[in-house]
Amino acid sequence: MKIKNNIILAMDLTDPSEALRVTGQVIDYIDTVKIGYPLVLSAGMGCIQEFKEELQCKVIADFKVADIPETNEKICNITFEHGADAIIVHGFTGPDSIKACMDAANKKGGEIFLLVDMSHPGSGKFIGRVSEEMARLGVQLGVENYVAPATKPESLMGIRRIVGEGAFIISPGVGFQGGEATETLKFANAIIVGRTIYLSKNPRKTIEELIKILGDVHQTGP
Ligand code: O7E
Repeated sequence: MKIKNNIILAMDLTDPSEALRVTGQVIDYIDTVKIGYPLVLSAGMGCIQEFKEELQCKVIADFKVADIPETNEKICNITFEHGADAIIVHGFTGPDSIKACMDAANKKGGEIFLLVDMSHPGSGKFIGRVSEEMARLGVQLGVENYVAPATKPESLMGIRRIVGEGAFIISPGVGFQGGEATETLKFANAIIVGRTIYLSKNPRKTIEELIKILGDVHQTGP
């Protein structure tokens, strides 16, 4: 997946018209929006198509799919039928559950992102302990896209080492959760940013500043 300016907007506002309005303010600078339960549970699944049509963007459905294979297949099918370009899938449920999502994505022409570690402090208790094993499983299964945390550079780096340079990693936790954008992009292909942008008094200015910081690094960096 190609992502403009390496930034994915996490649109977690729960008022549907506010969500569209704020995303519209920054849409010149991004082409991919992550929509999850906060918005879909208040606006309905139709919001995926609405975003795609009104804003001409790609939508990643963040449903963190984590069920038995048969149920995962249904969740993925419905999500792709509603227009999602990709869906986020948990890795901890194991190979058969992940495979069911991959098969659904292949059939529907969508993509999956495998979540192998998380960004919040409590993630160290369980998921963080097995994240590398989950990444290795992803590689064995042929998963091409991963989610790994911006708040844990060591974990992100370790996951990159395992999945290889050819894999595509997107990384949440930049800004409000403490992750650093330029550091994260040394190992991830794109950052996922939510509150820093959508709670900003001037979302457009905030994203312009972020792009400038990232651009300066690309120009002066390795
Ligand atoms: O902290 P914010 O406001 O910049 O938002 C971060 C978004 O990324 C938010 O939607 C949250 O649900 C999501 N997220 C994490 O913050 N941490 C994770 O470990 C995983 C995700 C996530 O998006 O998972 C699927 C990509």
